Amino acid sequence: MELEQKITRYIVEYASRELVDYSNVDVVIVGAGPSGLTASRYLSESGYKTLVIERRLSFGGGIGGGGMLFHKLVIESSALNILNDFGIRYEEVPNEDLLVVDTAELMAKLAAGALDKGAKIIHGVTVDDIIYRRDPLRVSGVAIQWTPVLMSGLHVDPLFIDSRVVVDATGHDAEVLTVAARKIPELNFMPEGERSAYAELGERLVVEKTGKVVDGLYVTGMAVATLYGLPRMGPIFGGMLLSGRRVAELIAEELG
Ligand code: 48H
Repeated sequence: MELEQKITRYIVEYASRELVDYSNVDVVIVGAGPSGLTASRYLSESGYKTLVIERRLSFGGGIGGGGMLFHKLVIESSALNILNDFGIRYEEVPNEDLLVVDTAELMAKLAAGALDKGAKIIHGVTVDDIIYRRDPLRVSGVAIQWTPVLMSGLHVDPLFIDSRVVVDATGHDAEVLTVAARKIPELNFMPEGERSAYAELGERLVVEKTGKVVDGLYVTGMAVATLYGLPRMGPIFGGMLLSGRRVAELIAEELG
């Protein structure tokens, strides 16, 4: 066999085998931003088969933009043990309960930490719908499509992933919640849309309100603010990390 044929064959064979294996998982996390990556690490560490679907070809979501493109982010000291779990370095701000981290290091190490604990992350794929079941009403998976296919406007039907739990970690747009609320009105919720900046309150509430939305569907990160109409917080990311860990804890409690 020529090398070109081997390249094609092994890529398609190995990827297809894995896609089949991951067509049924414990947890699908939609979005590889800070909350999704953090959640995936702790869930994988606890032994749950965890798949992260990310529409872009990169990790970290909003981390890379830092604060107005300055390459640093602020994190509350209350999230220090999460930084330590991932081996992320930080600088302490004197006389403040605040830490400063480098955006490149935060993105890279959140992703590496999740992968090292066994999370599977697939890039270039968008979740554009969910799967649901009645009696009892619950979310039972997601519909996926290649991101470039969606960008092309071609009509191409999706494929599906079954999961015990779906987590919306899609950030400001709360895309999974939005599609679920629109297409299944009997789920009985509607994202309210985030409010203007009130950093301290937003950071606290985003963690407190993290959790289950309806059976089979959880929310973490900025999507929590969008769902419940909470204030935004700007480029302070402790809440995103704490929310990611919190959703992992809550899912582990439910799945047992
Ligand atoms: C597949 C998708 C889909 C989809 C989106 O935006 P993120 O960084 O989300 P969070 O919640 O982990 O972090 C929010 C933070 O970055 C932020 O924006 C803050 C704190 N803002 C405060 C403020 O005041 O503005 O990451 C979400 C990820 C991205 O990588 C998207 O590409 C991805 O999800 N994504 N992936 N299918 N339908 N929708």
